[in-house]
Amino acid sequence: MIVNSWNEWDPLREIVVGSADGAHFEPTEPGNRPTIRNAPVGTPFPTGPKSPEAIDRANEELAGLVALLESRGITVRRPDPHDFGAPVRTPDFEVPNQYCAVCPRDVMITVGHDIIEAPMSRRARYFEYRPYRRLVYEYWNADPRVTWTTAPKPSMDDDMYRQEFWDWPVEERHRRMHSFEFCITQDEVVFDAADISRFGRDLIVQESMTTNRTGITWLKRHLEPRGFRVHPVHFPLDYFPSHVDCTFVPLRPGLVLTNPERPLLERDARLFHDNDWELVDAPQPTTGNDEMPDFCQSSKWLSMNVLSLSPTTVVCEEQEKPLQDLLDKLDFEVLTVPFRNVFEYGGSLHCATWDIHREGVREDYFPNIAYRPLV
Ligand code: DAV
Repeated sequence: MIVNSWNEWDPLREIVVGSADGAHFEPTEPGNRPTIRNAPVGTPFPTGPKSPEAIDRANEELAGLVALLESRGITVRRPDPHDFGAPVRTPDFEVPNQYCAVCPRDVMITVGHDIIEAPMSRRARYFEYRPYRRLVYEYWNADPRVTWTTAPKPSMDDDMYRQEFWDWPVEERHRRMHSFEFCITQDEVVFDAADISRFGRDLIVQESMTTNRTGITWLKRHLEPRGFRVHPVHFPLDYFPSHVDCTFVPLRPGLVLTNPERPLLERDARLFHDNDWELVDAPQPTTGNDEMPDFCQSSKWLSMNVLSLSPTTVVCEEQEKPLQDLLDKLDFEVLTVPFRNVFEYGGSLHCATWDIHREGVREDYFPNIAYRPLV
């Protein structure tokens, strides 16, 4: 089987690595208020295409990752070109341009032999599945056991968003930290694939700025009849959650790399404690939030966005020495590549990839569990 991937750590055989070709600045829209780091409040965010130099710098580092993966015998596939400069207009919204294909993880997820295209949460990313369609057809045509699921597209009209979210002062965010209500409402199915993390029979899904409860309900109804269990997870101190892979990163059976500034809600942590999983805090990143690239909308915790090649081998960003040392102490073989020029496109090593094939089968890593299925 070509399409076979049940978790985040089994031995990797085939993967898609993103590309910065044609990348544009993300437009300001109800689900996204990009800002320039360290610029005076109100400084407008750039619009239009990224500079050819910025695209080349990112592509060079993506090519470095491709070379490393290929040197380990892993098959690497790339997205197709796409006109990200084209505006999008539907009956419900309009945006002047799209974004990029640097982070396939946000859009696409393999769950066993099922390829799922996420609905997405932002207008500029509505058509971001397109650069991957040729590959999906190829995999789907190659093997009748491969299934292909496109989650329902939400309207992304104004009512889908809670615009006040962007103006809440910190105290308000603190007061609301247990409501898990962000910039999207609960009326439609909304999720980005990167809010999901796969643990064999079990998947966790983070409620966030990019995934709502209705999206999690859709995932439950899709996956439970197929024998999976879907667990919503919450990190109350993350006031701007988006994508779980800088917050909670499983590395092998029994071990999760955790974010010391974003502890998992105690209620949700029970699943891991009751099943003898160890949660190990990542060290502080080598770069403070203020030193991240000017146009990067992600936090310094991109440091922990590592890519597992197997339960014993991890790829880590070249400058993140403290994390490399921790992984080394935990008995991993640690490979490194420079990747900081990719950060402004929204992610690091895990975000910029999409697993197609990891050896292995669906296993139950959580035998001690009280799970209430929806039906
Ligand atoms: O912690 O800033 C970034 C992940 C974006 N794909 C963070 C999440």
